Amino acid sequence: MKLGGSLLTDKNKPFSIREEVVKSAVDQIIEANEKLIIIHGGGSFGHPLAKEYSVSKGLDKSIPNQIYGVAETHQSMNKFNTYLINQFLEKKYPVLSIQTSSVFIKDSDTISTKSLDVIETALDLGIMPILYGDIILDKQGSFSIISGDQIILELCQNLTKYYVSKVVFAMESDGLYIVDEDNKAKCNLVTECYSNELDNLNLADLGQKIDVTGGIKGKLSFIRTICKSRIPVQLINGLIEGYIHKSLTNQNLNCTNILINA
Ligand code: IP8
Repeated sequence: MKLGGSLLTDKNKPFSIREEVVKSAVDQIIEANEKLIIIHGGGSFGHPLAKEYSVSKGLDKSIPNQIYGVAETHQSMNKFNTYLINQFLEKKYPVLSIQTSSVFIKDSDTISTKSLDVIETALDLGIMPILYGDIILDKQGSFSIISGDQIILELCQNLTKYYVSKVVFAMESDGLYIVDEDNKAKCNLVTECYSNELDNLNLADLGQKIDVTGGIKGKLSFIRTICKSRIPVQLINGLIEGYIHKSLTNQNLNCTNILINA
């Protein structure tokens, strides 16, 4: 499950946590008690700093203090992650922070990892791994940002011991919206759609302000690739009471379900 950064933080105010939203998400995850990997986004801890130092564009010596900015962006994410980790531990729920930038490295355009054994062994032990969007170093002597969505894709493609039964994106909207054919000023929620229909959706642009990793359109391209591994995807509104729990326990909810073609 990806907990979106804009769900957990106030994107308009740097370093601000929506404490009630986090608390509720944590409670629902604990109550569901499923074998689960959590990935969280950057929100106001990651994106403003990444933007300030153009981290996603890679090494650029003309940007003052850019290398410091890379370290600062990571540490800000680490701080946010620690807050979330502590919320679980306070409730005596076993979670393990996995530092994304230590697990993944880039080699030009390819993301690689030596192994995801740590994650799988944590799952074996009943410890819930929590990863987060982070900076990623590049063997070519540069760096960029790895988004939570990209991490999910890497896990879907590279976990060997576990099969991912579904991917859930908990966001602050109900899912994907398309423009109404008859009234262009209106948009409708896509409640169900097959993965091979994704390309034909006339997506409504609901505006993404500070996202350095591509917003909903970027997310869609990850979703397409996740579906190629025959894993269904659900986009849910994490602000609606009980939706995270309902999704984790496979109950019906008003959201976008992306199904796999037979
Ligand atoms: O919010 C981005 O992760 P995302 C992480 O999942 C940083 O796109 C550091 C901006």
